[in-house]
Amino acid sequence: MTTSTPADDNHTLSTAFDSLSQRPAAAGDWLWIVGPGAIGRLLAATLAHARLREMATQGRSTLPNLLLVGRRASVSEMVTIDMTSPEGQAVSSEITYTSIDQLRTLPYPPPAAIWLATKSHAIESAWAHVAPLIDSRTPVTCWQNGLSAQPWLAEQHPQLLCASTTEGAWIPESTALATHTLPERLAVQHAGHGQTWLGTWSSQADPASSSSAMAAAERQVAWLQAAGRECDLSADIGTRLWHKLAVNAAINPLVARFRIRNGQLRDRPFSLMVRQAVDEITRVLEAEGIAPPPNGWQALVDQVIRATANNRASMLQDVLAGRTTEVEAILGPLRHAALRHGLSLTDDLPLLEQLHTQLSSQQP
Ligand code: KPL
Repeated sequence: MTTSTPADDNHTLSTAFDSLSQRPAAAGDWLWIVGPGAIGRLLAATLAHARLREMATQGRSTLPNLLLVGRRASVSEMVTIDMTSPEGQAVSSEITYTSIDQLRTLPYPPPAAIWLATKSHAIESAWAHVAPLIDSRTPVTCWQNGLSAQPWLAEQHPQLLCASTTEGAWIPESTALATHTLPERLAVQHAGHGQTWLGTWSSQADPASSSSAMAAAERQVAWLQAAGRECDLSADIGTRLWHKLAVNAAINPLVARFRIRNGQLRDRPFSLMVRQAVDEITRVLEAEGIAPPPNGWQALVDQVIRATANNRASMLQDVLAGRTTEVEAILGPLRHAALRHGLSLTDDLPLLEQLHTQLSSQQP
Protein backbone atom coordinates (compact mmCIF):
# COMPACT_ATOMS: atom_id res chain seq x y z
CA MET A 1 0.00 0.00 0.00
CA THR A 2 1.43 3.40 -0.99
CA THR A 3 1.60 5.84 1.89
CA SER A 4 3.04 8.86 0.15
CA THR A 5 2.11 10.59 -3.05
CA PRO A 6 5.08 11.92 -5.02
CA ALA A 7 3.94 15.09 -6.74
CA ASP A 8 5.09 13.95 -10.23
CA ASP A 9 2.97 10.82 -10.12
CA ASN A 10 -0.11 12.73 -9.22
CA HIS A 11 -2.85 13.50 -11.60
CA THR A 12 -3.53 17.06 -10.46
CA LEU A 13 -7.09 18.24 -10.78
CA SER A 14 -8.45 21.72 -10.39
CA THR A 15 -11.99 22.59 -9.34
CA ALA A 16 -14.06 25.60 -10.37
CA PHE A 17 -10.96 27.80 -10.14
CA ASP A 18 -8.30 28.28 -12.79
CA SER A 19 -6.00 30.38 -10.68
CA LEU A 20 -5.61 31.22 -7.03
CA SER A 21 -6.85 34.77 -7.59
CA GLN A 22 -10.16 33.81 -9.20
CA ARG A 23 -13.36 33.79 -7.22
CA PRO A 24 -15.54 30.69 -7.33
CA ALA A 25 -18.02 30.29 -10.15
CA ALA A 26 -21.27 31.89 -9.04
CA ALA A 27 -23.41 29.11 -10.46
CA GLY A 28 -24.03 25.87 -8.67
CA ASP A 29 -24.54 24.71 -5.18
CA TRP A 30 -21.92 24.81 -2.49
CA LEU A 31 -21.25 22.10 0.02
CA TRP A 32 -19.22 23.11 3.06
CA ILE A 33 -17.19 20.29 4.59
CA VAL A 34 -16.20 21.40 8.07
CA GLY A 35 -13.28 19.48 9.57
CA PRO A 36 -10.32 18.51 7.36
CA GLY A 37 -9.47 15.37 9.35
CA ALA A 38 -9.12 11.99 7.65
CA ILE A 39 -12.81 11.54 6.86
CA GLY A 40 -13.32 15.19 5.82
CA ARG A 41 -10.36 14.98 3.44
CA LEU A 42 -11.57 11.67 2.05
CA LEU A 43 -15.05 13.07 1.36
CA ALA A 44 -13.73 16.31 -0.13
CA ALA A 45 -11.21 14.59 -2.39
CA THR A 46 -13.75 11.99 -3.52
CA LEU A 47 -16.38 14.56 -4.50
CA ALA A 48 -13.90 17.00 -6.05
CA HIS A 49 -12.41 14.29 -8.23
CA ALA A 50 -15.84 13.05 -9.36
CA ARG A 51 -17.05 16.60 -10.04
CA LEU A 52 -14.10 17.33 -12.26
CA ARG A 53 -14.58 14.05 -14.11
CA GLU A 54 -18.24 14.95 -14.76
CA MET A 55 -17.25 18.46 -15.89
CA ALA A 56 -14.68 17.04 -18.28
CA THR A 57 -16.99 14.43 -19.79
CA GLN A 58 -20.39 16.20 -19.71
CA GLY A 59 -19.51 19.88 -19.44
CA ARG A 60 -21.56 20.15 -16.24
CA SER A 61 -21.83 18.35 -12.94
CA THR A 62 -24.56 17.24 -10.57
CA LEU A 63 -22.02 17.48 -7.77
CA PRO A 64 -21.64 20.62 -5.66
CA ASN A 65 -18.77 23.09 -5.47
CA LEU A 66 -16.76 22.37 -2.34
CA LEU A 67 -15.52 24.56 0.46
CA LEU A 68 -13.29 22.82 2.99
CA VAL A 69 -13.31 24.53 6.39
CA GLY A 70 -10.64 23.98 9.02
CA ARG A 71 -9.36 25.54 12.22
CA ARG A 72 -6.01 26.54 10.73
CA ALA A 73 -5.49 29.57 8.54
CA SER A 74 -4.14 28.71 5.12
CA VAL A 75 -1.72 30.84 3.14
CA SER A 76 -3.85 30.48 0.02
CA GLU A 77 -7.56 30.04 -0.66
CA MET A 78 -6.96 26.64 -2.24
CA VAL A 79 -5.48 23.47 -0.80
CA THR A 80 -4.47 20.32 -2.62
CA ILE A 81 -5.68 17.06 -1.16
CA ASP A 82 -3.42 14.13 -2.04
CA MET A 83 -5.53 11.01 -1.64
CA THR A 84 -4.02 7.54 -1.95
CA SER A 85 -6.52 4.78 -2.65
CA PRO A 86 -6.47 1.41 -0.87
CA GLU A 87 -4.97 0.04 -4.11
CA GLY A 88 -2.10 2.54 -3.92
CA GLN A 89 -3.30 4.94 -6.63
CA ALA A 90 -2.65 8.65 -5.97
CA VAL A 91 -5.08 11.38 -6.96
CA SER A 92 -4.68 15.08 -6.16
CA SER A 93 -7.55 17.57 -6.10
CA GLU A 94 -7.51 21.31 -5.55
CA ILE A 95 -10.22 22.46 -3.20
CA THR A 96 -11.30 25.85 -1.92
CA TYR A 97 -10.30 26.22 1.72
CA THR A 98 -11.00 28.67 4.51
CA SER A 99 -10.35 28.80 8.20
CA ILE A 100 -13.49 28.69 10.30
CA ASP A 101 -12.68 32.15 11.72
CA GLN A 102 -12.72 33.63 8.21
CA LEU A 103 -15.93 31.91 7.15
CA ARG A 104 -18.18 34.89 7.84
CA THR A 105 -15.99 37.27 5.83
CA LEU A 106 -16.02 35.23 2.60
CA PRO A 107 -18.02 36.28 -0.45
CA TYR A 108 -19.47 32.84 -1.09
CA PRO A 109 -23.17 32.17 -1.60
CA PRO A 110 -24.96 30.42 1.28
CA PRO A 111 -24.29 26.69 1.25
CA ALA A 112 -26.79 24.19 -0.17
CA ALA A 113 -25.63 21.75 2.51
CA ILE A 114 -23.08 21.40 5.29
CA TRP A 115 -21.20 18.27 6.29
CA LEU A 116 -19.76 18.44 9.79
CA ALA A 117 -16.79 16.09 9.83
CA THR A 118 -15.05 17.28 12.99
CA LYS A 119 -14.37 15.04 15.98
CA SER A 120 -17.49 14.80 18.09
CA HIS A 121 -16.07 16.93 20.92
CA ALA A 122 -15.37 19.78 18.44
CA ILE A 123 -18.96 20.01 17.27
CA GLU A 124 -20.11 22.76 19.62
CA SER A 125 -17.32 25.14 18.70
CA ALA A 126 -17.72 24.41 14.96
CA TRP A 127 -21.45 25.01 15.26
CA ALA A 128 -20.93 28.34 17.01
CA HIS A 129 -19.16 29.60 13.85
CA VAL A 130 -21.50 28.03 11.32
CA ALA A 131 -24.95 28.60 12.86
CA PRO A 132 -25.07 32.42 12.44
CA LEU A 133 -24.31 32.05 8.70
CA ILE A 134 -27.12 29.71 7.67
CA ASP A 135 -30.87 29.50 8.05
CA SER A 136 -32.95 26.74 9.58
CA ARG A 137 -33.64 25.13 6.17
CA THR A 138 -30.01 24.34 5.39
CA PRO A 139 -29.45 20.60 5.63
CA VAL A 140 -26.61 19.78 8.03
CA THR A 141 -25.12 16.29 8.11
CA CYS A 142 -23.27 14.92 11.14
CA TRP A 143 -20.41 12.52 10.29
CA GLN A 144 -19.32 12.01 13.91
CA ASN A 145 -18.54 8.73 15.63
CA GLY A 146 -20.55 7.83 18.69
CA LEU A 147 -23.86 9.31 19.63
CA SER A 148 -23.29 12.53 21.49
CA ALA A 149 -22.91 15.17 18.76
CA GLN A 150 -26.11 14.14 16.92
CA PRO A 151 -28.69 14.52 19.71
CA TRP A 152 -27.03 17.77 20.76
CA LEU A 153 -27.18 19.21 17.23
CA ALA A 154 -30.78 18.03 16.80
CA GLU A 155 -31.67 20.42 19.63
CA GLN A 156 -30.02 23.31 17.75
CA HIS A 157 -31.07 22.71 14.15
CA PRO A 158 -34.19 21.21 12.55
CA GLN A 159 -32.72 19.99 9.23
CA LEU A 160 -30.40 17.37 10.66
CA LEU A 161 -29.08 14.39 8.73
CA CYS A 162 -26.65 11.78 10.02
CA ALA A 163 -24.14 9.61 8.25
CA SER A 164 -22.53 6.40 9.41
CA THR A 165 -19.62 5.03 7.44
CA THR A 166 -17.25 2.10 7.49
CA GLU A 167 -14.87 3.78 5.01
CA GLY A 168 -11.40 3.65 6.58
CA ALA A 169 -9.03 6.62 6.30
CA TRP A 170 -6.04 8.05 8.11
CA ILE A 171 -3.63 10.92 7.76
CA PRO A 172 -0.06 9.91 6.88
CA GLU A 173 2.21 11.41 9.54
CA SER A 174 5.04 12.52 7.32
CA THR A 175 2.71 14.52 5.08
CA ALA A 176 0.45 16.15 7.70
CA LEU A 177 0.84 19.61 6.14
CA ALA A 178 3.44 20.93 3.76
CA THR A 179 3.35 24.71 3.99
CA HIS A 180 6.34 25.42 1.77
CA THR A 181 4.42 24.66 -1.43
CA LEU A 182 1.39 26.49 -2.79
CA PRO A 183 -1.35 25.44 -2.70
CA GLU A 184 -0.84 23.80 0.69
CA ARG A 185 -1.06 20.04 0.59
CA LEU A 186 -3.18 17.81 2.81
CA ALA A 187 -2.65 14.06 2.50
CA VAL A 188 -5.07 11.26 3.23
CA GLN A 189 -4.71 7.52 2.97
CA HIS A 190 -7.96 5.79 2.04
CA ALA A 191 -7.30 2.62 4.01
CA GLY A 192 -10.26 0.49 3.00
CA HIS A 193 -13.46 0.68 0.99
CA GLY A 194 -16.59 0.61 3.13
CA GLN A 195 -20.27 1.37 3.15
CA THR A 196 -21.95 4.64 4.05
CA TRP A 197 -25.53 5.14 5.22
CA LEU A 198 -27.21 8.50 5.33
CA GLY A 199 -30.56 9.33 6.87
CA THR A 200 -32.59 11.97 8.64
CA TRP A 201 -32.46 12.36 12.41
CA SER A 202 -35.81 11.09 13.58
CA SER A 203 -36.96 13.83 15.92
CA GLN A 204 -38.32 16.20 13.22
CA ALA A 205 -41.79 17.04 14.40
CA ASP A 206 -43.01 19.04 11.42
CA PRO A 207 -43.85 16.91 8.30
CA ALA A 208 -42.75 19.59 5.78
CA SER A 209 -39.37 19.89 7.44
CA SER A 210 -39.07 16.12 7.64
CA SER A 211 -39.83 15.64 3.94
CA SER A 212 -37.31 18.30 2.89
CA ALA A 213 -34.69 16.63 5.13
CA MET A 214 -35.48 13.33 3.39
CA ALA A 215 -35.06 14.98 -0.05
CA ALA A 216 -31.71 16.39 1.10
CA ALA A 217 -30.62 12.94 2.30
CA GLU A 218 -31.56 11.41 -1.07
CA ARG A 219 -29.61 14.10 -2.89
CA GLN A 220 -26.51 13.58 -0.74
CA VAL A 221 -26.66 9.81 -1.21
CA ALA A 222 -26.77 10.47 -4.98
CA TRP A 223 -23.65 12.69 -4.72
CA LEU A 224 -21.67 9.92 -3.04
CA GLN A 225 -22.96 7.27 -5.43
CA ALA A 226 -22.04 9.47 -8.41
CA ALA A 227 -18.55 9.67 -6.91
CA GLY A 228 -18.34 5.87 -6.88
CA ARG A 229 -18.88 5.26 -3.17
CA GLU A 230 -21.12 2.57 -1.73
CA CYS A 231 -23.82 4.67 -0.13
CA ASP A 232 -27.46 4.05 0.73
CA LEU A 233 -30.29 5.88 2.32
CA SER A 234 -31.10 4.58 5.79
CA ALA A 235 -34.66 4.71 7.08
CA ASP A 236 -33.30 4.15 10.59
CA ILE A 237 -29.98 5.91 10.90
CA GLY A 238 -30.29 5.86 14.71
CA THR A 239 -29.93 2.07 14.75
CA ARG A 240 -27.01 2.27 12.30
CA LEU A 241 -25.28 4.74 14.63
CA TRP A 242 -25.85 2.45 17.64
CA HIS A 243 -24.36 -0.48 15.69
CA LYS A 244 -21.26 1.50 14.82
CA LEU A 245 -21.03 2.74 18.40
CA ALA A 246 -21.22 -0.87 19.67
CA VAL A 247 -18.27 -1.90 17.47
CA ASN A 248 -16.28 1.18 18.44
CA ALA A 249 -17.04 0.63 22.14
CA ALA A 250 -15.82 -2.98 21.99
CA ILE A 251 -12.57 -2.12 20.19
CA ASN A 252 -11.45 1.48 20.69
CA PRO A 253 -11.20 1.78 24.50
CA LEU A 254 -9.31 -1.53 24.83
CA VAL A 255 -6.77 -0.82 22.10
CA ALA A 256 -6.28 2.74 23.37
CA ARG A 257 -5.83 1.56 26.97
CA PHE A 258 -3.33 -1.19 26.09
CA ARG A 259 -1.78 0.58 23.09
CA ILE A 260 -2.16 -2.36 20.74
CA ARG A 261 -3.29 -2.83 17.14
CA ASN A 262 -6.80 -4.10 16.53
CA GLY A 263 -5.60 -7.60 15.53
CA GLN A 264 -3.97 -8.15 18.94
CA LEU A 265 -7.44 -8.23 20.45
CA ARG A 266 -7.67 -11.81 19.09
CA ASP A 267 -4.95 -12.90 21.54
CA ARG A 268 -5.25 -13.57 25.26
CA PRO A 269 -5.81 -11.84 27.61
CA PHE A 270 -7.41 -9.26 25.30
CA SER A 271 -9.80 -11.71 23.60
CA LEU A 272 -11.42 -12.34 27.00
CA MET A 273 -11.76 -8.61 27.57
CA VAL A 274 -13.44 -8.17 24.17
CA ARG A 275 -15.94 -10.88 25.16
CA GLN A 276 -16.69 -9.13 28.41
CA ALA A 277 -17.02 -5.73 26.70
CA VAL A 278 -19.43 -7.25 24.14
CA ASP A 279 -21.51 -8.82 26.96
CA GLU A 280 -21.75 -5.47 28.73
CA ILE A 281 -22.63 -3.62 25.51
CA THR A 282 -25.27 -6.26 24.66
CA ARG A 283 -26.88 -5.76 28.08
CA VAL A 284 -27.31 -2.03 27.44
CA LEU A 285 -28.46 -2.34 23.83
CA GLU A 286 -31.06 -4.96 24.76
CA ALA A 287 -32.41 -2.62 27.43
CA GLU A 288 -32.42 0.21 24.88
CA GLY A 289 -34.32 -1.98 22.37
CA ILE A 290 -31.66 -1.88 19.65
CA ALA A 291 -32.02 -4.86 17.30
CA PRO A 292 -28.80 -6.90 17.12
CA PRO A 293 -27.04 -7.60 13.81
CA PRO A 294 -28.09 -10.88 12.08
CA ASN A 295 -25.22 -12.97 13.52
CA GLY A 296 -25.08 -11.24 16.90
CA TRP A 297 -22.81 -8.58 18.41
CA GLN A 298 -19.82 -10.85 19.06
CA ALA A 299 -19.69 -12.01 15.42
CA LEU A 300 -19.90 -8.42 14.18
CA VAL A 301 -17.11 -7.26 16.47
CA ASP A 302 -14.91 -10.28 15.56
CA GLN A 303 -15.45 -9.57 11.89
CA VAL A 304 -14.41 -5.91 12.24
CA ILE A 305 -11.33 -6.90 14.28
CA ARG A 306 -10.35 -9.36 11.53
CA ALA A 307 -10.94 -6.81 8.76
CA THR A 308 -8.99 -4.07 10.56
CA ALA A 309 -6.34 -6.29 12.22
CA ASN A 310 -3.46 -4.07 11.15
CA ASN A 311 -5.15 -0.80 12.15
CA ARG A 312 -4.20 1.54 14.91
CA ALA A 313 -7.75 2.51 15.84
CA SER A 314 -8.69 6.18 15.92
CA MET A 315 -8.77 6.33 19.73
CA LEU A 316 -5.29 4.82 19.97
CA GLN A 317 -4.02 7.36 17.43
CA ASP A 318 -5.51 10.14 19.54
CA VAL A 319 -3.92 8.80 22.74
CA LEU A 320 -0.51 8.45 21.07
CA ALA A 321 -0.73 11.99 19.68
CA GLY A 322 -1.83 13.43 23.06
CA ARG A 323 -5.19 14.54 21.60
CA THR A 324 -8.62 14.47 23.23
CA THR A 325 -10.20 11.07 22.49
CA GLU A 326 -13.80 10.26 21.59
CA VAL A 327 -14.23 8.19 24.76
CA GLU A 328 -17.16 10.37 25.86
CA ALA A 329 -18.94 10.15 22.49
CA ILE A 330 -18.55 6.36 22.43
CA LEU A 331 -18.88 5.19 26.04
CA GLY A 332 -20.97 8.14 27.27
CA PRO A 333 -24.19 7.16 25.41
CA LEU A 334 -23.88 3.56 26.69
CA ARG A 335 -23.43 4.76 30.27
CA HIS A 336 -26.39 7.15 30.00
CA ALA A 337 -28.59 4.46 28.43
CA ALA A 338 -27.58 2.00 31.19
CA LEU A 339 -28.60 4.49 33.88
CA ARG A 340 -31.87 5.29 32.08
CA HIS A 341 -32.75 1.60 32.19
CA GLY A 342 -31.85 1.08 35.84
CA LEU A 343 -28.56 -0.77 35.23
CA SER A 344 -25.64 -0.25 37.57
CA LEU A 345 -22.43 1.08 36.03
CA THR A 346 -20.21 -0.77 38.49
CA ASP A 347 -22.11 -4.07 38.58
CA ASP A 348 -23.45 -4.33 35.01
CA LEU A 349 -20.68 -2.54 33.07
CA PRO A 350 -17.55 -3.06 35.23
CA LEU A 351 -15.03 -3.28 32.37
CA LEU A 352 -16.45 -0.41 30.33
CA GLU A 353 -16.67 1.70 33.46
CA GLN A 354 -13.05 1.01 34.33
CA LEU A 355 -11.95 1.86 30.77
CA HIS A 356 -14.05 5.02 30.86
CA THR A 357 -12.43 6.15 34.11
CA GLN A 358 -8.90 5.39 32.91
CA LEU A 359 -9.26 7.00 29.49
CA SER A 360 -11.14 10.03 30.80
CA SER A 361 -8.38 10.71 33.30
CA GLN A 362 -5.86 10.82 30.41
CA GLN A 363 -7.69 13.48 28.40
CA PRO A 364 -5.41 16.48 27.76
O1 KPL B 1 -13.74 2.68 13.43
C1 KPL B 1 -12.77 2.27 13.99
C2 KPL B 1 -11.83 3.28 14.56
O2 KPL B 1 -10.63 3.12 14.46
O3 KPL B 1 -12.35 4.25 15.13
C3 KPL B 1 -12.51 0.80 14.13
C4 KPL B 1 -13.73 0.04 13.67
C5 KPL B 1 -12.21 0.47 15.56
C6 KPL B 1 -11.41 0.33 13.23
O4 KPL B 1 -10.16 0.76 13.62
